[in-house]
Amino acid sequence: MNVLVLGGDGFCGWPTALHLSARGMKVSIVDNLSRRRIDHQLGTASLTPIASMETRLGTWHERTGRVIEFSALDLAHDYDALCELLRRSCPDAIVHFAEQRSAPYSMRSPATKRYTVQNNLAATHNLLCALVETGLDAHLVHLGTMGVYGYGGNDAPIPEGYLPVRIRDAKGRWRDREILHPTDPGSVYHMTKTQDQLLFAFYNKNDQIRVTDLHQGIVWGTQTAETQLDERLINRFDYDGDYGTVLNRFLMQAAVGHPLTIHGTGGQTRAFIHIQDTVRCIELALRHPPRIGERVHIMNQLTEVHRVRDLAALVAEQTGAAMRFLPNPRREAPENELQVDHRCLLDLGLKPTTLSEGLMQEVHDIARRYANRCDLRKIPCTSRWRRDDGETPTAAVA
Ligand code: NAD
Ligand code: USQ
Repeated sequence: MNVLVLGGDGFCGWPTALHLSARGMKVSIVDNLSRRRIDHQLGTASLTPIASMETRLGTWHERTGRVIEFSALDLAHDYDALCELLRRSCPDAIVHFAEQRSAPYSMRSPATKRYTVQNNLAATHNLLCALVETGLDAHLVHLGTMGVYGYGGNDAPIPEGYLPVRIRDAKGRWRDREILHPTDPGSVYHMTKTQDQLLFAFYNKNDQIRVTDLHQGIVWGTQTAETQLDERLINRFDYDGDYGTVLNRFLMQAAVGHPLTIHGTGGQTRAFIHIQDTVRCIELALRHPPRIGERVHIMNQLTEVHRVRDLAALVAEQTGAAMRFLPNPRREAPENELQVDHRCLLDLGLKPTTLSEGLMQEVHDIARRYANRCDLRKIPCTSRWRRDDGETPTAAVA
């Protein structure tokens, strides 16, 4: 299979590119390296020392004999170059990770709100438009988010994308329909993902573009089988207040002796998946494409559900770290239950990796190994959801 990995320099994209290449697929990465620039603008860096793209790809070739190509291209701006790339490479499938993915960054300032909307929506729309213009029948696998639904599955499980509803027709008879699940985004970033869904639905209906949208939970961990082969292949590890996600932050905070930063009561319940399972899920999605004319496949990509304060307690118990309850910088429900249907990927063969499998220790060990690279000043979450919630230091955009 010939696969383009858009956003292949990022936290999920890099290990995915290696995983697919290791399975004999022909892989090409597209990335504008904006994530590295944002780190620079925020004055932070991955906890792990990530190599340049040139070194990453050279090392992969040296260690495995396999070649991954790279195109430096901005999907939101380089439309003609994207069409040219599609015509030249004729991929069977495209994995689309290339968006600004931090909720706090998207809420940081008017500039970062506008950047997130312009970047994410233009990237997704350019891609769909380019598929139509070039006439290429490639399967598009997109990384969406559980956050499109909101996190309110208190009474019934959140289904996989489509909600069965019953409505009355003109003659008063009940009719069964399936509609896209109503959206309830909690940040400008999550809002862009809800809009991506409409773009997919339209291009699927109008142009028969084949799409799988993977609504992923919070990814934790850092290494996969392939990124562990050589230190120059190491994956990024975000720990800062904008890009660091909750479980990796707690494990890293424990490693550097920082109290665990729990927002509010820590009653927020979220879906989680380990990075090794992320790459497996993407392979499964690629191997099971929708047929031409089929509606968008939507699968919930997670393996378990946890409450933030329970995760903090688990990390504290394992490491002896202190816990600190902080005023929540976000506007979100202080407590929620979460039930999610995620049978699709299990039915395709996913064998879930869970927190209990020793991997928390592995992440903690990596964080300890690179603890000297941590800038403690970058740990607090300084982005505020509303201006009257306090000052948010602003930042330039990529
Ligand atoms: P990331 O920021 O590490 O990677 C995204 C990559 O896309 C970066 O390398 C960036 O340079 C590139 N990119 C962004 N805009 C681009 C553009 N216009 N043109 C070309 N390249 C561009 O993010 P990630 O954690 O790897 O997430 C990848 C995808 O998975 C995102 O779409 C995100 O919404 C989704 N996701 C991530 C998580 C998570 O916990 N990390 C959870 C659920 C969903
Ligand atoms: N939180 C803390 N302490 C921290 C950091 C976060 O209590 O130090 C809390 C947050 O307030 C929130 C929860 O933990 O309630 C999750 O925050 P997060 O930063 O781990 O995750 P989130 O902002 O939701 O975003 C991440 C990814 C995003 C992806 C999303 C999946 O950055 O790209 O879409 O997870 S989901 O959460 O399922 O929508």
